[in-house]
Amino acid sequence: TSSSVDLQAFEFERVLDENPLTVLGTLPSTTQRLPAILRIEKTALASSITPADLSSTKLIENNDIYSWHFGWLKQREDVPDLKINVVFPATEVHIRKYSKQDIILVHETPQLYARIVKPYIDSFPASRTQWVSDILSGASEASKILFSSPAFALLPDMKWDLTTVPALYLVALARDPALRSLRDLRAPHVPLLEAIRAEAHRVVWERWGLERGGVRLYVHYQPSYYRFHVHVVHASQAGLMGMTVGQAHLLDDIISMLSLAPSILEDMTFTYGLGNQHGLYAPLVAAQAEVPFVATAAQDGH
Ligand code: M7G
Repeated sequence: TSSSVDLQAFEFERVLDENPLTVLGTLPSTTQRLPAILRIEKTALASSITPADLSSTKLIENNDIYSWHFGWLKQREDVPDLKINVVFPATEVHIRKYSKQDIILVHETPQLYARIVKPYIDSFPASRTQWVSDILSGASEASKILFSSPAFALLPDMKWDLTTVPALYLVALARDPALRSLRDLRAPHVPLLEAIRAEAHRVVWERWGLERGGVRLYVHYQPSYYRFHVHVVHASQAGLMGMTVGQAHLLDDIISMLSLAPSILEDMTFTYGLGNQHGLYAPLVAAQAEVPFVATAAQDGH
């Protein structure tokens, strides 16, 4: 299903975001040039750098015991400088997702979920999550699978370079296509969630020597892709884009909540940030404008 892309043929159009550097341009397909998004990051430095790794250095300035320098690394086949994530051909939804945007917080009640969010989720064609189906069927990334069962599969996330352990990032994909987001989880899903947790801990221990507590497991709401999945991220990673309060929900907390209240995720109001380019932004902001901004607690004398 996947074809290789020729990055040398990329034609730059505009910068979508600076951090990480995300650019929009085009790449050739068989018949025409189509939109492509490149996300470019410097790879993590090796844990030690010796003079042998440097081709040159240049003093910028010095003062007392302090000095600061530029350095140039020697080119090495086995140590890449950049990791480049490519989306090609990129859809309008991808371009919006990767564009820098202003964030607003919204409160998604169960009513707003039913009226606005569920139809939005329903409107995505299956092709949007083709990559998930391809992984689960074994058509893509088959050699990367770390664990597979009739309920879910665990494999490296495309955000990870597969070598820098402190940046470890895996993803667990549930096989049940009816499970689209956090909102669909009920008490009967607790065994699935517990199995994901147990296997994630086992795999990171056996492969990378990470103790229990060495990874943070969380679920996004809203996610970008509506096939239920769990992010498995090195616990020392802090401040990743997808770790924002409101968006990231700890798997442990979800299991605990469902065990206490079987339909809590169906019934609760979720508060989260939405970028102004997100497809839910306009409808949710408009719906909230209809509701007067008065704390209901005031009416009971609080
Ligand atoms: P999300 O919470 O839906 O959206 O997570 P996010 O991208 O805004 O975090 C989807 C996760 O799946 C992300 O961590 C992606 O990096 C990862 N992912 C997306 N795609 C298209 C692929 C893929 O093709 N292969 C793998 N291995 N991971 C992917």
